[in-house]
Amino acid sequence: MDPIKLREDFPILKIKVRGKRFVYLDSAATTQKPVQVIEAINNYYKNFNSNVHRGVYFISEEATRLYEEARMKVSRFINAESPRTIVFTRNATEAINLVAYSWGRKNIKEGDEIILTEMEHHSNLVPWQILAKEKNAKLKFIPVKEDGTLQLEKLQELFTPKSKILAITHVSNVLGTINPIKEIVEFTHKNGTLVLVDGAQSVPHIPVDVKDLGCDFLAFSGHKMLGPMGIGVLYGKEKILEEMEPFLGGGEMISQVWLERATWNEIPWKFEAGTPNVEGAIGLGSAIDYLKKIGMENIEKRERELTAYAMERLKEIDGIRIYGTKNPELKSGVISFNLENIHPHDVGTILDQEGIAVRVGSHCAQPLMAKFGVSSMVRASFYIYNIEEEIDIMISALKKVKEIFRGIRRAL
Ligand code: 7TS
Repeated sequence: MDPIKLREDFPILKIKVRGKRFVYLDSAATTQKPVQVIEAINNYYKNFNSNVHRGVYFISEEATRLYEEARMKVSRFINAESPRTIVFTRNATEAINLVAYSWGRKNIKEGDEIILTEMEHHSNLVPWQILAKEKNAKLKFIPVKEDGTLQLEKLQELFTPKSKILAITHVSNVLGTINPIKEIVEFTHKNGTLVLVDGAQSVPHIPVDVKDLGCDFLAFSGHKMLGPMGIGVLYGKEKILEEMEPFLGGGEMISQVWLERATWNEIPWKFEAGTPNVEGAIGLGSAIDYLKKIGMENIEKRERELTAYAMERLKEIDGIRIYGTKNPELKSGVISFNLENIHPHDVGTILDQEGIAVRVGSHCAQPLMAKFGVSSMVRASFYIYNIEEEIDIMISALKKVKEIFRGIRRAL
């Protein structure tokens, strides 16, 4: 893997921002797209644009073939049992909502427990809050420790026969913590509880094998793994998906319709009402081809190198507080921090003046912010196209932030 050569595939990395070289360190929010993905979408619109699953003519058959081929690519990428277990959604958020709505409405009863963790993105928290409110069910949380890992010793006392589902992130979008999902699934299944894994921050960065993990559901987004926006994935075990009621009603998801009632299509189409995001699926398929060519093990290794390098260099910034573990072996390429007595939005704004894009705010994890006693953090996140030189640029800019604020304080 040659990061310098690979960067050539990403046109946006060549732009200038405020006259400066553009440094993109916000891939946990969304990743940039290589020309291969952009071309795949272009090719679809230039040569095959048509609706799927209904045309008897050539380009519609081709569009259908490309759409279903993308499903097959996703299925192989996460080592699913079959493409029938892959439902295309808009994003990870919609995939989680689909489960909370379709599985949850049927299976969660008054007094049942939904187990979550304190490190969930709002996407894997709010849908369960809505369900719990509707059903009078209880939400319980695996606590987060100061080092950013989960307090797994608590599992034994948290789970009861009323615990129906555990919804847990694989990798924290704030702390970068990689949770030991396989062990957690083993424990949870012994209790008869299902597991939904939020893979939004894991599937793009580390090898994810649903058979090995044993999870019942996995949700992730295409746009965080070089694919386009508006396409996401819900993986679900075949038997569970078969037993679930539909999410949305309309065309595509039906088998037969009478005036008063209807029967449902087979999975996965039962969950894909209306015209799907064909360009999105094709773009995601192309992104998977790209990632597979590099190899997920190589991607994980490269991100670990970058994280280790950044951690080392961040030691030069005094007064920095890094949240969660600092050990690059235990986390993905996400580093959240604050500078003493400087608001994260000021840090973000000054970094932007230097052409650097980082995320500042609550990172859609307000309860986790509260846990660490802050309302926002600065976050730098890396992907395959980042290089050490960009981390150097961020370090110089952080030193500049400190200089500016030292000057302001002196003036006061
Ligand atoms: N789960 C996790 C762990 C995430 O990090 C995100 C998005 C989502 C779910 C939702 O993904 P979506 O594609 O459905 O929106 N995380 C972030 C982030 O960290 N900054 O911007 C979006």
